[in-house]
Amino acid sequence: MAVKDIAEAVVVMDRVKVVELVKTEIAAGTEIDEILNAGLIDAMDIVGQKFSDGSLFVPEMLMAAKAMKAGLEELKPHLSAGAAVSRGTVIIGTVKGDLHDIGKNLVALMMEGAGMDVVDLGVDIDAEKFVKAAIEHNAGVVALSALLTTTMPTMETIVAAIKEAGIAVKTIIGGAPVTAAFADQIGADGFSADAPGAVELTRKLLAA
Ligand code: B1M
Repeated sequence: MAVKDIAEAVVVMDRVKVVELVKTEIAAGTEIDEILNAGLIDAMDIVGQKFSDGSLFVPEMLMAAKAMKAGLEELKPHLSAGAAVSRGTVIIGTVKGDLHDIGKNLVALMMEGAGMDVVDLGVDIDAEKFVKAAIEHNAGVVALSALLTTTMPTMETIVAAIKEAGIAVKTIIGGAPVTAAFADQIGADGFSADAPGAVELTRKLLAA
């Protein structure tokens, strides 16, 4: 039994096996980060490659995502043992036109674990909703996720709308196709390639 068996179970969309294997690894004392990265996240890269080369289609990609999410649920208590005192409020969501939420959920979970109050707006969120939530919750940071090259321009629209609204909130962006150069280009306050990096960046921005 090894962590890579978890990845294999995700790729073959066996949700029950994923849950069973994740539980076994946790009980065996395997590092949570290793289960997350080598077990669950690597699996989604394999799924993505199979989708790109045409050996797997959208329904299978969705079922693999569900298997991955089931595994992530088991890890949740270990990732979000939150601090007692809030370190600030973050509004997070996947931008309009984009339905990918696994990475965004992971970022939200880790932020909660780091003691931040996280308001998760979900997926397919437009500029108006981000601005409204930032004002309503007096947020320190708005965090935008996008997984599609076609939805990246929406990030620019949202960052611009937040600036236009004149609210004192920082914006960070992330997601597989997003880069630091793109963040600079659209005037976002920061970019991170992964969830732990997003937590670190947000911590700095909330403290600034
Ligand atoms: Co989609 N999909 N998908 N998909 N999907 C990708 C993204 C793709 C790369 C697959 C491929 O072609 N190889 C491709 C995008 C190509 C592109 O634009 N460059 C793609 C496509 C094309 C599509 C559709 C258009 C397919 C179609 O219908 N023909 C369609 C679009 C639907 C829509 O959104 N409107 C579609 C649909 C789907 C499903 C619904 C079936 C499903 C999503 C289920 C769900 O999320 N609930 C799905 C999946 C599962 C994937 C892949 C296989 C896996 C994504 C994932 O969950 N990864 C993906 C291939 C891939 O990424 N390798 C693919 C695991 C997750 C932990 O990683 O989300 O990258 P990720 O998050 C990372 C970092 O990016 C970062 O932290 C996380 C890790 O620590 N991060 C942030 C994320 N957000 C952040 C925010 C931050 C900071 C860091 O700060 C705010």
